[in-house]
Amino acid sequence: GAKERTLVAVKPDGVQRRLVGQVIQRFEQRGFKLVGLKMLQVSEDLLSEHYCQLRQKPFYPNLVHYMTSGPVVVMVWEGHNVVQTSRTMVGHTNPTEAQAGTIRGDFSVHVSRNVVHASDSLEGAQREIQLWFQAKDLLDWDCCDQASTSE
Ligand code: YYY
Ligand code: MG
Repeated sequence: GAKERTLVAVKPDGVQRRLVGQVIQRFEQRGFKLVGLKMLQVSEDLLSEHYCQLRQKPFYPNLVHYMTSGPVVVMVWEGHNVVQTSRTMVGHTNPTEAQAGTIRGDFSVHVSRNVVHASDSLEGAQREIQLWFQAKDLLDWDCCDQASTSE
């Protein structure tokens, strides 16, 4: 529905490479609404919850090291079909496979430094949004195009 929400994060390599603005711009330009945004240094505890399905993977220790190597910028975007569309905009997990025009396809070359995260399903999005944000920090706001001119 129109109120569908997903979690997108600019990972430490994306922050360090000054790509935060370009990532936000793509989501704004596409037509999604920003309802939450913050910068933080991720703890290993938060990360192990976030990536709970990956804890047994051989790459997990490197993933923890990468994701805690500097601050991330995490945001919640809202709009029609935003979960699936965000995954398309982000591109394949492995940048080698990611198409040009996707964020990973345009800005990265290796799976260990793939710039962005986006939730992979509606259920995943709900779980991740609750994990990263308090409900009070997600804002419901209206667009000036729809506002009455009499106020
Ligand atoms: O959702 P997505 O980020 O596209 O991929 P996941 O399979 O959830 O893996 C999360 C994260 O782990 C991925 O973005 C990079 C890293 N990773 C890795 O370093 N090496 C792999 N072979 C697979 C994933
Ligand atoms: Mg994933």
